[in-house]
Amino acid sequence: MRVTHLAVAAFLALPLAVTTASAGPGPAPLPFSISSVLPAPAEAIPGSESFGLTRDTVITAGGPAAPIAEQLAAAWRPATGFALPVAADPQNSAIRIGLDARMSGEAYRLGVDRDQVELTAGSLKGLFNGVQTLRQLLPPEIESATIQKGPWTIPGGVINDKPRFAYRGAMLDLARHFHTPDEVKRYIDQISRFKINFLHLHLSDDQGWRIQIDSWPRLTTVGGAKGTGVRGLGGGFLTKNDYRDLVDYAAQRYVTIVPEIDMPGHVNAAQVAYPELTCDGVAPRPRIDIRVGYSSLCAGKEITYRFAEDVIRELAAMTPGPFLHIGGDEAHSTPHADYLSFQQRVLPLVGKYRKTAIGWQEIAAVRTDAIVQYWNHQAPLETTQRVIMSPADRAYLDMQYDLLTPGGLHWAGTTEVRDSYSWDPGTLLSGVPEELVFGVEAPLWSETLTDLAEIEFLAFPRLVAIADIGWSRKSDWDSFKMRLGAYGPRWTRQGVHFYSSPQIPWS
Ligand code: TNX
Repeated sequence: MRVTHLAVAAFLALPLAVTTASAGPGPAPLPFSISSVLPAPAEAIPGSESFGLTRDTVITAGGPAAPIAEQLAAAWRPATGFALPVAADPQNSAIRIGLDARMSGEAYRLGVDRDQVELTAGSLKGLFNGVQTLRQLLPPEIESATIQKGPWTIPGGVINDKPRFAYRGAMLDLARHFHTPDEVKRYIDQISRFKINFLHLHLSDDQGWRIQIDSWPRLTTVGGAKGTGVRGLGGGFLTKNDYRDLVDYAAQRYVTIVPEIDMPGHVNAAQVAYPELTCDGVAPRPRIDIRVGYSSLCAGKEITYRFAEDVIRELAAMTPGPFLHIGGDEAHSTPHADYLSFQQRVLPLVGKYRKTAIGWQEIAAVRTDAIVQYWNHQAPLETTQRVIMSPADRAYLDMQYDLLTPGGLHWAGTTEVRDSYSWDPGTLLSGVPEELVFGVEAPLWSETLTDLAEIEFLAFPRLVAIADIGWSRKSDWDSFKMRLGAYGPRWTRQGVHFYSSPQIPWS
């Protein structure tokens, strides 16, 4: 096995070595410019000079900006082999990273010329965004874990950038198949490269319960046990420590975790653990199939609300982010009047524990200030509440690319890269004015997903399409496909198992 892998690696390395050697001693023309970035910057003006990173390059960053500079240096050290020290002293530094009180929010400014690289923003989040841009401005070899030849040339120019929407999310379903903290971290690493700033974790469903709740311990000892999940292959759960560690890991990458407990439907796993949560008190059988819409909490029982409040309270206590998602989708076996009375009691509990509620589209039937997540592309939505756009036929990463590609479902149709890119979240719904669009989210449901390679194959590259339209005002497929094509070798270097769509001119 080992030998085969080495042989493949050697074979792959060969054409690269040949290319480098034939480039000759002069400065090689850069294969990309300052505007080849994903997602597309608001403004990018190419310059005529470029900046060469050398073994003497120093990064300066004063005070609070130092950890961001350190992240940049850490990303660039393995492939360059350069020391790239981070210093507080602004003298004779070639790369300067610093806060500028005249700027605000997530915006950043990047200027590159022959002598220096200057990155400024009004917040650390803004600087982090700028670093993600900067990382894309060195050639793909920079993604390697071992020293590469270079040269390390950053194309010159100026970028003035800020996002179109405040919320740019990804969602991962841990309920249908549990995904380990390491897999979730790896996903966070990837999504944060594209300025995705929220990760919604779908933590409970009919097939499993994946987050420790101390006041209802059987939720995880039973609902997260081995043998839960689709086909019985997705057991496991996050302890509170695992969860807090994930929250911290995400925060270092300026990603905020949005936990979801789905209610009043999608609760079979909770009811297997606690039969008193059903109306008749009889335990349902555990479910490992992928049907939806058959389970419901009992709106007429007081224990239902004790359960909901305990879960919301514990989840809120371990979640520093402002949002808590309470599901609310596909409650087909909850009578409509019960659905309304359930939500009218439960939604205020989210506020009681100082979080803002997000609910799937169906929640719009209840008049509250919850944020509505649009998903059902066949059901029109009209609301005066804020909306996160996740139309299933565009943004669902678990839809198959075409009927022959492995993994995923196709109930909302097949979704090639161009389908995920070609829509405008601000104008898609006539019943939702653009001012109410809080942002976009790309959900990845896990019915068919057991491991990271399968996750990556469905997420990449479509997640980047959603990130691009969530960040950028521009819509230009020809530009997007070129930028994406140029990104492919980065994923290859990182070992990301992406789908090489025939629509994209991969380099
Ligand atoms: C619909 S979309 C669901 C999920 C499934 C998904 C599969 C939504 C809010 N609910 O329960 O996992 O389709 O694509």
